Amino acid sequence: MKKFRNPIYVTRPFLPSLEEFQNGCKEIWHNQWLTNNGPILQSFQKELAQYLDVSEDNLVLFNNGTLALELAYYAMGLAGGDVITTPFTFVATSHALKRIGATPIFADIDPVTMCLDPAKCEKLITPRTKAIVPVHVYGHACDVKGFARLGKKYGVKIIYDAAHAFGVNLDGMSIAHYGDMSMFSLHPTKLLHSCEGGLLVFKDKSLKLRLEELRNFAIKSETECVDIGTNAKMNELQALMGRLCLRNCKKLLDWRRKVYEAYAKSFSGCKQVSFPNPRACEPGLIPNHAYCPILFNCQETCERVYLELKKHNVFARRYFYPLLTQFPPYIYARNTCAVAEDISSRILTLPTYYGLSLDKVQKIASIIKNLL
Ligand code: T4K
Repeated sequence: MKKFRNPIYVTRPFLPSLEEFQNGCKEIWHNQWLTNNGPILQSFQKELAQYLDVSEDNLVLFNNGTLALELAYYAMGLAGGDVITTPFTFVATSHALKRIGATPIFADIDPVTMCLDPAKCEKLITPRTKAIVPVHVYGHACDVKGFARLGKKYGVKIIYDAAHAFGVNLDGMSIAHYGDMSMFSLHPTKLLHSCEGGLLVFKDKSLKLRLEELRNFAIKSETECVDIGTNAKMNELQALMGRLCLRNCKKLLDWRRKVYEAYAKSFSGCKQVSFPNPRACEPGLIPNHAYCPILFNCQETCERVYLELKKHNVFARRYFYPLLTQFPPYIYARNTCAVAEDISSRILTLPTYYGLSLDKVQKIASIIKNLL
């Protein structure tokens, strides 16, 4: 099979028309207000609240998802405590814990959803445990009922790393409604982006002011600085990009669903791979198909496919390999999560994004099937 003329990446960001963006810039030029809680950021915040069906008092925007997580952990008082989390994620989930002085304790994942398993977490809870941080990995939903039960029984906070999960709905409402807090990344590799950005949605309204202070150096007024905050403010150009992308979310979700269905159809009946169905455990889930992971029967096949695709100009990614616990900061937990280690070694995420044609999807699937 001939290689693709142009590279096909694992994802590509949606971009509004240049004209729309330029028109939005006119307002920024007129305002002469570029950052620090500007008017465009406030409009973006309003529109997000509407989209997610939460109050504006329950969300705050940041300049990226990693700092949003760091400040979320800090504001929730996790410094100095143990936090149970998953190793099957991007490094940011745990780096942000380490950076505020909390200790990540790794529990294993569920083999079907690939999200943290509440039963495995329960065994690791001690008096030092301050929170659990599950990840809605690939936009699959965690067992939110299981985690709610743990939160209540042991008095620990449930903070979802929902970096991949903007646009996911569960039982008729946004996934943002579950847990004490959720963090959505607005990086260009995500369904909704603002060039770079992060969004926290939380239950306790009193956190709003605290988080807004922390993202602005913890400055309370011209004469007061109340804590060690940082600079994690979203600027007006980011907010403008976010607003323009948010208007297109439905279109993006529909396209990704079609890409997912085309892959699923191509691989149906193919015994050497499994193509995870995010609805397998949660029939009430409306997924966002943020990623299209495919699981091979062994690591060797996964690596062969990855390299073969590259030869065809297709840049699939091995999210999330190596597993976090293979990296020096987390090596203390090496070989403690057998399911995550196994899945991490033989999973590949295939290209999916708005604008990827179904012909190309079929061709990518054929390259893979020819190799099996
Ligand atoms: N928690 C979880 C579970 C996460 O997955 C992430 C981030 C975070 C927390 C932290 O959120 P942020 O601080 O990022 O908001 C990417 C992203 O940088 C990262 O946001 C993401 N997760 C992670 C899973 O993937 P890389 O190093 O794989 O990205 P990169 O630059 O290789 O991009 C992937 C492909 O996307 C490229 O091959 C081409 C395409 N691309 C990328 C960019 C940035 C474009 O076409 N245009 C672009 O502008 O980390």
